[in-house]
Parts: sequence; C-alpha cells; structure tokens
Amino acid sequence: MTSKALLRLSLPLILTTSLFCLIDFASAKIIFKADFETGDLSEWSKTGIRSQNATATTVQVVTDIVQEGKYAGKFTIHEDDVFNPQQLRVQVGGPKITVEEGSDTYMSFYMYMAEPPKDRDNFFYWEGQPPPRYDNVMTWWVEPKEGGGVLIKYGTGNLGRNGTDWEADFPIGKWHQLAMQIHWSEDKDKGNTRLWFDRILVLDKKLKTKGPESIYFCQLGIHRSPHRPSVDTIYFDNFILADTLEEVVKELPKSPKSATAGNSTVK
Ligand SMILES: [Ca+2]
Repeated sequence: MTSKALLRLSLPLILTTSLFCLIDFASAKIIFKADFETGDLSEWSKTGIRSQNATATTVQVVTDIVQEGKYAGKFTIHEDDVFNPQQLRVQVGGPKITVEEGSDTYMSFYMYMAEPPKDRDNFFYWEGQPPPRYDNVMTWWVEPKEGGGVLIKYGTGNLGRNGTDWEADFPIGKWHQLAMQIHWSEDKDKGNTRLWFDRILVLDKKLKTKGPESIYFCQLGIHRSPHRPSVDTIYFDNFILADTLEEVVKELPKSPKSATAGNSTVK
C-alpha cells in the first residue's frame, strides 16, 4: 500500500480522533494555574486575593529546588511576619471561586520541605468570604511528629477544629503532590472531601465542606496561630485548579507498596 492510500484510509480515523480530542480539551478547563515560571509572583497577583507579608525575605522564586520547569516558590516564616495579634502569615493570594450547594472543585499542587517544621504550619485552606462572614472551613497543615519526623494533616472547621480527618507521615527532602476534590455542601451527610497524596487516594469522606457563603478563596504559604518564634521553610510549585479531576491528578491504584508509602490514618 502506498503512503497516499494509507493516508486516505486513515484520514477519517485521524479526523475523528482529533475531533474527540478537541471536544475533550474544550470540556475540561483549567481555571487557575501558577507554576512560578514567570520568575516572579505575578501569577498570584491576579487572583483578587491579597498576599500577606510576601517580601524578598519571605517568598523567593528559586531555581535550586523545583518540581517542574525552572522555578518554584520558597516560603519562609519569621516571628515578625505579623498578620494580627493571634496570627503570623507569609502567603500569596490563591484563586477565588463561586461555589454552590452540590458543586465540585478540583485542585492540586506540589510541596517540599528540606527540614522538618519546628511548629505547626498551616499551608493551605479554603475560607468563605462575607456575606455573611469570613469562614475558614478546611485546612491542611504540617507539624512535628513526636519522636521525630513530620505529620501532614487535614481537618475541617476553622483551622481544623471540627476534627482531623486525615493524617500521614510527610517525608522530607522530596516533592509531594497534594490533590483535593471538594463536593461543597453545608450538610455533613452530603458534602465530601477526597484527598490524594502522591497520586494515591487517601481520604474519601462525607463532611460539612462549606458554610452559608457562596464565594471561597484560598491562600498558599505559611499561616501560624498563635505566634511562634521558630523559622520554617516550605517550597511550593505547580498549583492547578480545574473543573475535572483528570486535569489535576493522574490517580495511581492502591498497591501494597504505595499503601505503605501513604501510611495514612483515617479517623
Ligand atoms: Ca515551576
């Protein structure tokens, strides 16, 4: 068969495949992406959410520890990074989204720690904005593990006060992907959180995921309450918020090997 004949035969297939790719591509949307590849923090200044204490000494765009591309963000908190009498913050403004009862949000980012944290560091949360009030509904944090090592935890309610729903060991010196699907609901029997740690599903639980607010925003970085004098550093890269799971995480099946790597304790 000549190559021309082959092309004639395969052209409808190519066209059909292309069309399907186009439809797939058009239906999945990346709502927000920030990977530091601009070499500065400009990606985070377009979200409408203010950064907090993001200065040259607290948030640096670096090239030595990078998950993807040339650049990542290095966030370091100090005792003078005061937000108010109760809180220290070094944060960039993440995306702001409109949510409804029953809607879903998908997001992922990468995180790295070269040293264990000396105190609890809240590094990501979703918070509702007025009306009727500011309403922190869920938080991810790291904290020192008794006896050595690091724990990563996720909890709902203001800074996780409604309970810790997931925790696992957080190995230092390597990048970890954290991904999240939130099914937003004020009803604890209808809302749901799914979490992936290094592409493995580690939590799938019915939870109250929102309050009466319809606008939720996030801030990435380090948040502390109460004030603590220790200095901690966390690296971040490749933040994606999208309208389908496929855009944010390629899930790995649970295997005996990956299960020990996840080592999660779901309460
Ligand atoms: Ca990058």
